[in-house]
Amino acid sequence: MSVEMTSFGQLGWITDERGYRYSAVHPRTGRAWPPMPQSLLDLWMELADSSMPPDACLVNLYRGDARMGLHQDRDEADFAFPVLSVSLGDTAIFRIGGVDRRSPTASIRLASGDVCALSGEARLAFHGIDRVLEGSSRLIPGGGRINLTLRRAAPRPATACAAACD
Ligand code: MD6
Ligand code: FE
Repeated sequence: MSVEMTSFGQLGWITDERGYRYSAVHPRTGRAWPPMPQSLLDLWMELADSSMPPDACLVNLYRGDARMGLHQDRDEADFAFPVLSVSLGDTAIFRIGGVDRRSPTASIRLASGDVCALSGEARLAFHGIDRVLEGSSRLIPGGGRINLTLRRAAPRPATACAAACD
């Protein structure tokens, strides 16, 4: 894989011989992920969902010619929660289409500081990173781009009422 990856929060996104999945621990160290930074929790509260915090933040580092193929983010339990991304460092060419892989796509530049939410109809849209414009920012030591994606991967907890009314 060309993109280097780690996570913050209760759940992280991992890949091993069993495939891709969310995990409460790092696959090599067996340790919990670092806590979600408060500034990201605040951003989620303001722009994504003020009723429930995110439980996962994927951190993707793009160096050199790293890119990410067209994909859907569909391993979360409840698609009513948006996925919120923050781009830092070099500008990326982000491609987004529809919920069908064959739908037409458009490309958008994501520059350092840009925040992008996939929500509502766009929550399951196919998207990816065609390329990163090397040297377009000096933010990241050694160059490159970091993308943070905040999500709620676990199901919405049952409410007291739902439990009482069963
Ligand atoms: C990236 N972003 O910007 C990859 N996913 O490097 C994503 O895959 C993404 O930007 C869900 C929502 C927003 C995103
Ligand atoms: Fe994605």
